[in-house]
Amino acid sequence: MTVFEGNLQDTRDLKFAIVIARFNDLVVGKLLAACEDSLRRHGVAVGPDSHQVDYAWVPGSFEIPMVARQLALSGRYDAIVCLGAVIRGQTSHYDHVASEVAKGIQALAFQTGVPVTFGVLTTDTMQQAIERAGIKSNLGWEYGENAIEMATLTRKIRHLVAVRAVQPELPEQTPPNLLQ
Ligand code: INI
Repeated sequence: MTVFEGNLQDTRDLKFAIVIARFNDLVVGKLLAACEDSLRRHGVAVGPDSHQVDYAWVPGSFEIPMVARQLALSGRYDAIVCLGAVIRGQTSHYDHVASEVAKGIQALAFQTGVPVTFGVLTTDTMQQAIERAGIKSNLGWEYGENAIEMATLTRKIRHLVAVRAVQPELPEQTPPNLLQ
C-alpha cells in the first residue's frame, strides 16, 4: 500500500504565485498578510527579494481565474493561492462574481494539474468577512498552509501522471504481455 501525503516542511524549493483581487482591499489585505506569515513561518522566502513567491494583482475576484490560469500554464509554480473577498451586501452582481470565480478556479486546477487554493471569501456582510480575515480568525493563514500541503503532495504524485502520459493508449490494467 502506498500513502501519498503532503507536508508543511519540504518548502525550500517550492515556488508559489499569489493572485490578489484589489476589490475589498481592507479584507483581502488582511488575508494576504496572514498568508505570507504562514508561508514565511513554514520556511518559504517571502518579500521583495523572494525567489519563491510571485504576486499578481487583479481588479476584482472575477478576474482571478484568468490570471491564475496563465500563471499555472507557465509551469513555473508548485501552487497558486487566489485571494479575494466577495461580499453580498455591496452589489447585486455578487452571485455572478461569486459563482464565476469558484467555477473558474476549480476548472483551472483540473485543467492544469497545478494546485490552486480557493482563498476567496464569500460572505453576506462586511462584518462576516472581517471576522474571517483577522477579527476572530484569519483564513489567510490556512490558505498558505493548504498551498504548501498541496504543493508537496503534488510533487510526490506528479511522476504517476508522467508515466501514464508516455503510454496513454494502455488501459488501466494492462496484461504483462502487452507491455513488452
Ligand atoms: N469583486 C470582488 O472581488 N468582490 C466583490 O464583492 C465584488 N462585487 O461585489 O461587485 C467584485 N466586483 C468586481 C468584479 O470582480 C470585477 O472586477 C468587475 O466586475 C470588472 O470585471
